[in-house]
Amino acid sequence: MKFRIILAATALALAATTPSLFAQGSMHHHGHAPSPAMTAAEVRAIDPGTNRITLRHEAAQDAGMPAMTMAFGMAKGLALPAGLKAGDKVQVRIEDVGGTPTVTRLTR
Ligand SMILES: [Cu+2]
Repeated sequence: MKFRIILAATALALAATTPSLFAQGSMHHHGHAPSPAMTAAEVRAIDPGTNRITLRHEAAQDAGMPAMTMAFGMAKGLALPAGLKAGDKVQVRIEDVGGTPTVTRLTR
């Protein structure tokens, strides 16, 4: 019995002395930037070998890019619509992944 009381007291003391842990957790939860908006684009080329996709995209405010044609990395596990090919009109989410402009979502 005494042992259980000591454990409970220790847990309380830990909670009281580590408020930053709890604060950090809640800040993280509320601190996520909203997902970047989808940007209209047209597929120019898909290269599964290098996991890259070339798009002619409209201005992407969140990525700070005017309209242009460029190659993007494709995020791990990115689901491409079946039969996607050059010329298809799509909507993409562009995000910086480790310094590489990357398509993290693509819909047709
Ligand atoms: Cu661009």
